[in-house]
Amino acid sequence: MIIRRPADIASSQITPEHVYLNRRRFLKTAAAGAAGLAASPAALSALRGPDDQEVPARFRTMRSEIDEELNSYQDVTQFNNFYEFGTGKDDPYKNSGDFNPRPWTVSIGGEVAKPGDYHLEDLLASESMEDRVYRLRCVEAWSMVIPWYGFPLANLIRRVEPTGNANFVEFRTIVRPEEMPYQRTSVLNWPYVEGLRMDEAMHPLAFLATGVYGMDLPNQNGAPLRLVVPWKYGFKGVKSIVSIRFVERMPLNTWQRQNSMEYGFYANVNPEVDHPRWSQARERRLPGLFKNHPTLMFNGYADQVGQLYAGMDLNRWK
Ligand SMILES: Nc1nc2c(c(=O)[nH]1)N[C@H]1C(S)=C(S)[C@@H](COP(=O)(O)O)O[C@H]1N2
Ligand SMILES: [Mo]
Repeated sequence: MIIRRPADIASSQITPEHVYLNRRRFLKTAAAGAAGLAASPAALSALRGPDDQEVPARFRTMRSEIDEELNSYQDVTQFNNFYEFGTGKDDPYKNSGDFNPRPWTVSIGGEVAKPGDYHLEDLLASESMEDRVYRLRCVEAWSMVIPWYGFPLANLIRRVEPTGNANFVEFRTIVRPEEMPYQRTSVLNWPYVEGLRMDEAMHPLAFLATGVYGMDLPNQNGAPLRLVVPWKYGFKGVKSIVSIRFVERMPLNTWQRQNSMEYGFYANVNPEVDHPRWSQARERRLPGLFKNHPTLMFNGYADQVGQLYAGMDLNRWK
């Protein structure tokens, strides 16, 4: 694992989400000294990872610039949406044990100079992997704060050299009904499809995750490679990606295809534009029970991404 040190990086490149570069965190840790590193028993048990292993020690004292408490490893890995494994929130945790995410190949095609089938190891070999704490905000109005592990989507895009006709990127989840029991049903149209406009995809906050809490993604979170677009509703974060295509026209994403009255292409988190069946003004921050947490425009990333939508009517372009 390679973590870039502050000295390697110009301060202009540092986004608030680069938690490792967060000065406040280092100051806090330093000030707390040895006592600060001894997390309370409650905090430690909340952070137990798979097979009761502790998650890497750095997360015990990690505080990100967004200054909201991280959800526990359990929250992040036992409350999921992944319809390939069922529609209940604990179905992905319970039903994804037979899925085998290695070896893995991603097919990259469409409007690119360097199309091909890329082995995941090769895609990762040239990346500087990093931790990034981003809020995940589901359209169903719950949210979590998750330490993702991975690399910027823009790095991969530059590497395959899109042509001038590439206006959008389309992502697809693997189809493997033998291992994904709900792909034998028609609860959604398979494969799961998502897309981004090229400028969204190139934005430095858009992230390809290969892990959470510094460990490989569990199957239920989209192993071995999934998209994280922190300013958009969670459904844009397509999991277990096997295909990335650069296209001229706006892709038809799964949830828009499923119900275009309720879901659009952009899916930007917006407290002022309600879902037809519920308000988006407030959210339930797990593990809390109440919808008492004010939702932030663009999920709190308005300063960074607002410009992408200058002049667009966000009531229309949902
Ligand atoms: N292939 C696939 N990707 C998917 C989904 C899905 O059902 N299938 N659900 C989406 C939704 S609605 C959300 S909120 C996030 C949840 O990510 P998490 O389970 O890691 O929290 O994954 C998204 N990616
Ligand atoms: Mo979601």
